[in-house]
Amino acid sequence: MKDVLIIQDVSSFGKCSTTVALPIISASGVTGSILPTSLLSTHTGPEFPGFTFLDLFENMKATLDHWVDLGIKFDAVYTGYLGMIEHVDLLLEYIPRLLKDDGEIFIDPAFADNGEYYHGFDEEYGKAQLRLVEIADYVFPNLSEASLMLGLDYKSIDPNNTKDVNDVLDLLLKAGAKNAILTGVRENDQIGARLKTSDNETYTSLETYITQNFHGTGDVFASVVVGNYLRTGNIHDAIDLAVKFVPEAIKATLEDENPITYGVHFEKVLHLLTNH
Ligand code: PXL
Repeated sequence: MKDVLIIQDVSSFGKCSTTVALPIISASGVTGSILPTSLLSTHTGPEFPGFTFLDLFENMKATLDHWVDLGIKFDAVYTGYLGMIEHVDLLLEYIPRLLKDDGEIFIDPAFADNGEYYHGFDEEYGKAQLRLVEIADYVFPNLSEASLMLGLDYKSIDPNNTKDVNDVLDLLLKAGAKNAILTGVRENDQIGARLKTSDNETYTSLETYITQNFHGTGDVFASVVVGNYLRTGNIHDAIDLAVKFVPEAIKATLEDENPITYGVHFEKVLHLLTNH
């Protein structure tokens, strides 16, 4: 059984990052180990003013040293929201020591949406994420994260335009990623993701767009891809499944008697991942 190290914050309330990634990876039939980067009372979205934030840098370093001493190695590393630029430097130092020789690195930059940095992040944080892209086997930015990392004008990139999307994917590959998956790609009334590999192969997967934005869908998407790909080895099927899973989780959220917007009820559709 494969074991992926999930490196993200713990938002105690709010359905994102580790509390989303771990159940999705487990349902996918892959072991999830966790390295919490920070502990927050909630995520940093506008629904939760006044959130608390505890940086776990020292604990990360002690944990990583303990694992190195024990000789623990992972089949994959999957990073998402971290919190501090120092986390990036620490991970660049330790990932090579903790990854098996044929291990793979999944980087979800997770720092922006709608062209804006998440609360507390700035250009320097975005540029630090680009240093993780350099070592990525797969990178999963949305259009906001890709354009902010690459210094492109977010508003001038049309997610409906194949050339615009391919240009962004090419720049992510040029930045060092072996494979790039851009999320939020559009085709008329459809939304999804497009993959481009270093061999210049492209693959697009789309589903009908539900015209409402929900927090945490990027974390859901990346976690479904990572879990399913690690179990099956088929990246196209993993992307198709994630593109289908996100709108199903949104529908389940809308059907709830108390619809929330700060996260999605992925728990209601986990069964879509467990047929293995
Ligand atoms: O869903 C990404 C995410 C993860 N973790 C924290 C966040 C966000 C998005 O805002 O604030 C703490």
